[in-house]
Amino acid sequence: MKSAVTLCRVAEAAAGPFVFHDPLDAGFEKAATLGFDAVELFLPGPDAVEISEIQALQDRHGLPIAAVGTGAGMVKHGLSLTDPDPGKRAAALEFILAMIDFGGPLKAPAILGSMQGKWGGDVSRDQALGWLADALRTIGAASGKHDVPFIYEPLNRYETNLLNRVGDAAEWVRSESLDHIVLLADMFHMNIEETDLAEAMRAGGDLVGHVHYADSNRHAMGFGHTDPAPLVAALKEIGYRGYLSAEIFPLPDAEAAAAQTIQSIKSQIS
Ligand code: LER
Ligand code: MN
Repeated sequence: MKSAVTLCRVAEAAAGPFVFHDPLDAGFEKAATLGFDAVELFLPGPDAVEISEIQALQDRHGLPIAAVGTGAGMVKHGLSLTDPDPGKRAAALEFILAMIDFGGPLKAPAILGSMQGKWGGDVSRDQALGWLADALRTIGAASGKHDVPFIYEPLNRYETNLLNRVGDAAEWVRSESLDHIVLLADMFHMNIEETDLAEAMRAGGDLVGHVHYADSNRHAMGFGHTDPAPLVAALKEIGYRGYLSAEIFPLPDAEAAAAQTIQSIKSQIS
């Protein structure tokens, strides 16, 4: 397993659960100095930064991109794949496909979190999940062309009412036979939704493709009440070799949160 830390450049998400909000070069520098293996990027969109600029940063700091988030499609443009308006669903899909083409040359998978949306009103749960599955078929094929997976993230009940638990999401991905789709196990969401976090990791099994490494309160691991040991043991058991990526609040400050995270990850995976 490898460590990663989040770097956000989305103004609308300035108060969000991301460690660094610095300009890219400074953020990469801080991540490298602290000893992270990679950075996870939250950018305003696919055209916010040239791919060549990210490539240059990767090379200069020796840090690959663990993943690229798509949340700006929601926080900046209000787009979701399950919006009742077909035009908005199409725009959401277009935004995500463009983010896949941005991350692809960097070998960075894109993540679907808040852009999955919710069901309700005139949209039934079945209808919303049907739209989501259709979109993920197109998205999976586009990601496959770059030889990267696409990461679908079950969120807690306050953020979506579609799929909240890792095991349920895994069952759904399997039942829909979705190719190139893996799951993001976010320990913060899991702490709210799962009965047993380690068991949930096992239920995800080989579909677990990315991990947001957060304590119960979305602070750095060690600053809340989650015991990471059984979780990391379960990840080892299922053969997980991906990133433990800190998507957490920068508290008490970004450097302290990052330092606590890297210390926790090193002690868990050694
Ligand atoms: C994104 O990774 C996430 O965890 C969400 O809570 C943000 O919408
Ligand atoms: Mn997350």
